[in-house]
Amino acid sequence: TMMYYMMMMMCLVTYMLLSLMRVFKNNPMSYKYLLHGTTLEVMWTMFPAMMLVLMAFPSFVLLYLTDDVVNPAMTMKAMAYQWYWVYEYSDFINDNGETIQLESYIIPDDLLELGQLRLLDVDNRVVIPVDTHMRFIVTAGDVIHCFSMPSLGVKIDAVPGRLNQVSTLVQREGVFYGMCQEICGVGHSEMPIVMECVSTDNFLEWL
Ligand SMILES: [Cu+2]
Repeated sequence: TMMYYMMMMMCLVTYMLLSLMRVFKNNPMSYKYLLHGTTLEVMWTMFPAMMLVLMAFPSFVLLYLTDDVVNPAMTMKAMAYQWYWVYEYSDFINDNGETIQLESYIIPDDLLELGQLRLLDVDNRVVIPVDTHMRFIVTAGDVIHCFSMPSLGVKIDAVPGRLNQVSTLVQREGVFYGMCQEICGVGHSEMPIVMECVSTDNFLEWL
């Protein structure tokens, strides 16, 4: 049947082409403005082009504005390893004068408790305050990973020897899940991110 339709189409197109050729061959005075209109062509090329340029510039401005990290209130450093995350609160020190940091491992299948999410829950959740302009500094200790929190609109590569920064403002409390999004070895699926957003008071208490 496919061949049948194709033959139909070919016959139709060939017929149209031949009849056009016949008409114009026998016509000593073809009407040239019917076939080609330079003004019209220039107009319908330039108009969309101008529209695209006009749309492009504001969106570039917006794009690069979202990359800017403007005066964050707090910094959290996320370091990726094979296959776990280390979170460091660079702005706070503990009683021994060291920066506060915690390691976050996945809960393996055989240790899961009822209600916990397989391949998604971790032993230590990273806690951040709500309604605070956060800066995440993201890096890795071995291979390239990726810090990805879909519900925060954050996804940035964790590259060894490089500090990538991204800013976000979490506007509601809750638990947010993320994952490593850069294939990093056999444990790639076993290094989820669980982020708990709490009120500032609770956050300071947790620290
Ligand atoms: Cu990874």
